[in-house]
Amino acid sequence: MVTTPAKVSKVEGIKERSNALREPVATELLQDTTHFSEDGIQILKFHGSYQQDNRDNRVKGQEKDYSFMLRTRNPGGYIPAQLYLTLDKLADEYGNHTLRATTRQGFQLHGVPKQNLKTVISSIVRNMGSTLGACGDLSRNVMAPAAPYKNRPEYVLAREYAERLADLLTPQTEAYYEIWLDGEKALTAEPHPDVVAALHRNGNGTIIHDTAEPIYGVHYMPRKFKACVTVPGDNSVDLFSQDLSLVVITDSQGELEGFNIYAGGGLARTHNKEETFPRLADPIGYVDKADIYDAAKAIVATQRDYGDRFNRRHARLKYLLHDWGVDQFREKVESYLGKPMQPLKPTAEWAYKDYLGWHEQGDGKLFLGLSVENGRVKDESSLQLKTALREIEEKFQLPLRLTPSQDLVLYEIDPADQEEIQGILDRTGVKRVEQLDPLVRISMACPALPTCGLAVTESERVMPSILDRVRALLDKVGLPQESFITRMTGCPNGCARPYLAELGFVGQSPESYQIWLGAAPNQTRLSQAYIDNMPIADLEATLEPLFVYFKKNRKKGESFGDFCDRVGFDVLREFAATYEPSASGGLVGAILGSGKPRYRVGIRDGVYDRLKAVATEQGKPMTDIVNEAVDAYLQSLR
Ligand code: SRM
Ligand code: SF4
Repeated sequence: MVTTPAKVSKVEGIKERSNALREPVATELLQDTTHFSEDGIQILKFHGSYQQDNRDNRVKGQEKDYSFMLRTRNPGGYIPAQLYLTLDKLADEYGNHTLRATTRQGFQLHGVPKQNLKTVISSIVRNMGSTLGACGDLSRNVMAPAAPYKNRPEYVLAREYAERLADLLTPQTEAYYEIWLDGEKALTAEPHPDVVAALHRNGNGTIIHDTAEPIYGVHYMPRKFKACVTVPGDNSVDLFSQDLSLVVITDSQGELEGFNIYAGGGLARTHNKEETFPRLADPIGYVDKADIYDAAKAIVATQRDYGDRFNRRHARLKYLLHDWGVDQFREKVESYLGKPMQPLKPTAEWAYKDYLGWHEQGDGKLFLGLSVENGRVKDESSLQLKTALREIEEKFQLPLRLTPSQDLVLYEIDPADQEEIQGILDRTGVKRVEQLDPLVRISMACPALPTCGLAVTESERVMPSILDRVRALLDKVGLPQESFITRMTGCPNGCARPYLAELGFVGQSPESYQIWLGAAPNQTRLSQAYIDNMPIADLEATLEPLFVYFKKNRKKGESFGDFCDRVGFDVLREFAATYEPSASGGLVGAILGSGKPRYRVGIRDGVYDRLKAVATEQGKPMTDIVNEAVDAYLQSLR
């Protein structure tokens, strides 16, 4: 019998007692309650669901408004048309009428009541999807570039190996099918024979015998484990933020030779706990293709056996790498692998990519990348993205790939259908790539309020207005065409990877954010905290001097992130301390078009969306419309 080591976190015991992820979920699911127990919540995560409550509806003394978030596991962001249409329907029937494309190429459904969980999960599985292992202490959704190129072998290989790595690291327990499908096994493709062989090949202690989980054992991983597969030069996947990143290396004919391996990236922090920090993955070594499964297993086994199981804040692989250093880590991995790794193969410079707009797929068909602001697929008065996608999918049955930047790519498009598809998008208000503000195009925000239990500030709901303000400020200081990667999260966990943004907002306390600056525009360098606690009302006063100094002192073509990193925070702070806003006024001038003082009044989400749409339609500043409307109302009271 396996026993929990003496000093471990509570979650380790919950996993051990769960009988390979069955209990207490199986029992509590049958109970007539709105929510699960603490142990149930922890095990439910492995099944791809989080218990949440609508934080807008919290009332002291009353039961919380419980519901469940479901997250799909779809390596490389692949969503077949049948699954998309199922998710679209489930969101309307059981969820909050939206779908949320995540930063790891999954979809989330929010707002599902407990009594509908089984219907929703079983519908997903019966329609070519899964939520197994989308959350919990195991390998999360394996990422890969979303570009569906058919004529570029390295992209085909990255997609294929993301799928295989996901299969290798997927939980083997039958619990998922027992609980959600009454034991019926899903009709999914069998894993590749090499994966099946690797699951049984012991290596030097990579496999744990006599448990339901040969790779994970009874206790699974000490913490979540994140992996991706990419191609040289394509950093659409933020490879330096992952626990394990594989880079396909091909010969001049496009034949697979092997993989460069990086490990130990991770972003989460906790405020005021210096011992927690974001960290970039280190290069570990190169292995030939024949060794890739054993190398992946060796890295997983190293973290499984040596990761911290006592302090969950110190349990990610990045801390093992930090504490041991790369050499000791590599040595341990090689001892599981049974042979030394080779030095990394040279690769092209990394670049950020998003694949938006129309492209040739390489086999005569087309693909189309669509921007989804903060990943939220929904219908509003001016933009009916959800309707548009449903109409396109019902008619053309296109497969889809979610991107790591919360966008999506439709592919296998017959050129003869291009016009009709574009027509549907135009009719429903979905912007063409050339109509997008580049700031919005490359920005991301996490869900935060009202669903995320860990949020201390707003994120997704305020990001559009924040970007409007940043854009207004850039216009004001004379940088109208400027754009840079802006990301926001409602807490320091970093779900939208703000520590790899050129301008990062990290929720610090209600209405206040840390400001992070200086990351590289291709996500190869982390940003640093510039301000610890900025009330959001001070956004313009804080950023204006930085933008002014940037405009005056940047090198030709230098990006905002590179600039902040080059000149350093001391210089920026010194300039900001003595900066006098120009005669046209600070933020207020920018927003009101005058030097008058600005007053801030909050408006509701839906109202803001409609206001923005009307302002765009009429070509009028939002402030003018608000002033006219409020003035008319006040007049009517006289
Ligand atoms: Fe995340 C927890 C949303 C990507 C670091 N994350 C959460 C939870 C489940 C809150 C909770 O534990 O109660 C959030 C659900 C909010 C909601 O209402 O939906 C949440 N994380 C997300 C998503 C949906 C954000 C998004 O804007 O898309 C992303 C889902 C990805 C997926 O499909 O699997 C998401 N989370 C990330 C990333 C980015 C990434 O993986 O590339 C990170 C930082 C990278 C990293 O892991 O180092 C991230 N999330 C966290 C953490 C901190 C982990 C740690 O190492 O301490 C937590 C909290 C935790 O695990 O205790 C967390
Ligand atoms: Fe929630 Fe924090 Fe993640 Fe945002 S970053 S979704 S607030 S855990």
